Amino acid sequence: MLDSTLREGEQSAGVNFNPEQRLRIAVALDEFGVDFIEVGHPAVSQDVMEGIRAIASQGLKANLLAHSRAMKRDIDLVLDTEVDWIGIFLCVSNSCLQKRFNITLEQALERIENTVLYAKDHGLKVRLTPEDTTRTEWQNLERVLRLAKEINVDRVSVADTSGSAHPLYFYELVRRVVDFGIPTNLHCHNDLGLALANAIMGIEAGATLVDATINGIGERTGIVDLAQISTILYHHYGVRRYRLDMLYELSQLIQEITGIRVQNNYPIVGRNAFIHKAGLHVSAVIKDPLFYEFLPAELFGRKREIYLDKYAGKDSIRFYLRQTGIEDDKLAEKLLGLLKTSQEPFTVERLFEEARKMRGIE
Ligand code: HCA
Ligand code: CU
Repeated sequence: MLDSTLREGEQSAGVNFNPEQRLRIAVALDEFGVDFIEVGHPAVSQDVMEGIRAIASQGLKANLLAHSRAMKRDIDLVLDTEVDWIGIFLCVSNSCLQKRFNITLEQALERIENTVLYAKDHGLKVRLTPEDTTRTEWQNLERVLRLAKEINVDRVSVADTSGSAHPLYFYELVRRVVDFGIPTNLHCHNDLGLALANAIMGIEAGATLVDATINGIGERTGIVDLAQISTILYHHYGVRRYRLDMLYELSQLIQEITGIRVQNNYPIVGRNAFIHKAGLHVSAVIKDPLFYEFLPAELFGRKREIYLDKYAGKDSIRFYLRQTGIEDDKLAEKLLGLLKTSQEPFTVERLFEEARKMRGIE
């Protein structure tokens, strides 16, 4: 897994990391166990550059990759950062070539060849992304991939830059790319809510590295969420190398730094992800959490909670009473009666307050 919170993530509207925050995030991601950290695009600003250099001096376990346009100036800045990997990108769709860059495919290929070789000659490992891969004519992609193979590009990335590819189409495309024999990355945007589905299809098609960001942040609607993809790798593919118990704190860290909160029903790290409400559910969950949790809350560094309102059952109340050693069925029943007629949910504090009052009266 490659985490791009510091590059793609920082491209979210409203997100700016200072060098000290960059370093904190990178250290936490390294502890979590990501294989690559995309540390930023040095040409963006002096403070991005500074942050990247600070990260590069830490001797982290993860491979560090800096982002670069296909131009010598950007590559030179990456060389100054002391990271090992560079991610060079260039769009080669007919529409990009004609309307954005006003160059021919041959000229684009030449530019790719020159810049990749320049980077490699200076000791960098290269990931090459034909940006907007999913909307690029296959004839053009084929030329880029053949060239990439010839000049020993270390990884290629299939980017669904506009976040609009159909997962079955994405699967077929990634298969064709993988056939070139270059280790393949996936970069899936979420404009249609399909980023995760496309990443899974890409893995099925033989890709070996997925780009993700904490809380799924990135340009527009962002990319694949780190918590979701790492959990899918754990649950469906048996991958045990990531510290899933850190996912919640990673998410909190980015929420605090960016001020962008995830919605309550967001998978794994959202407020409600391990809260059970209906009495029937709660009774089952007390016997075995897996009845309504596909993996237990604790695996993600989270605590199971029971919500208290008119949907609650006696077991919901018992759950909390038991935590303080109270086994009192009559009390539980009375409290439930009160809760069922209450206009608002009870906090746990309120529940105990009512319990104290009731016991005091008895
Ligand atoms: C960008 C576009 C990009 C690049 C991906 C990559 C995309 O913001 O530069 O270099 O692998 O979505 O295509 O993020
Ligand atoms: Cu992107």
